[in-house]
Amino acid sequence: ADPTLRKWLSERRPFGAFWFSLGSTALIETAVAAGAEAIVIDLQHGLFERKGMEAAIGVVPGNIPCIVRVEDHSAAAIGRALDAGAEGILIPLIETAEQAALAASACHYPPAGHRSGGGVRPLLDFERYRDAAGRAVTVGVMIETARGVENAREIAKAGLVDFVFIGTGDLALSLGRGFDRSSLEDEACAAILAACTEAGKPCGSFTVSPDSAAALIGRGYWMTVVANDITATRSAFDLSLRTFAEG
Ligand code: 3PY
Ligand code: MG
Repeated sequence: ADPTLRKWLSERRPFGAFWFSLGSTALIETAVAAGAEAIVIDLQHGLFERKGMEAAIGVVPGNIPCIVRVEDHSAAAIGRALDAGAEGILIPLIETAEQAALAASACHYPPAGHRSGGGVRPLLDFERYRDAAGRAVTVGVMIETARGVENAREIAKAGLVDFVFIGTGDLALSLGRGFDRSSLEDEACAAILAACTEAGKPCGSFTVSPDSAAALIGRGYWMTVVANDITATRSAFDLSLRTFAEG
């Protein structure tokens, strides 16, 4: 059987991930118990350190895609997340096809790419792991700057790139609109989605509410985010206080 994320990719089955920034393994276990479809662990802005990331990946069952948003597009950052057991890699701030192809190549062992062999989990049974990783590892590059939008068609076509994911917050910042994600239907996002369609690759987009996530799926996006730990806990706290105050 295909690994779950690869299967969803080839079937273009859309999904909504839970996104984690707070660095808590217990919170990820809680989301899994709640029935999360897929987990994103954010190392770029999130609070996870290396051992914390290893522990967090360890609590995600094998049938639930575990995607790590790495710190940057370096082979070192990508290799650390893959060695910990990530199935999907999300690479931030990609602006050119060359960057995309090089970063995607760092996700695969030779001869397909230039990932370095090593790490604790891979070396427990390397031949088996290498074979499994070759079939499972799924690479998403994030377009989230004006320059990335200009190059979206070439980025989407880059070799070994499986999907594109829009960082709506940074994209809004880059376009001079503050950190306003509400411009999801604007030309920049439509251009990225069209570039993906032309390249035959699915497109994802970041959002922070289940309503807007569902709307994105309705507009043809493949991957989105139904909840993140910061906004979900914040709104639960706000609701508790309001309910208590209203008696
Ligand atoms: C963005 O919106 O810029 C992201 O990177 C998602 O967190
Ligand atoms: Mg971003």
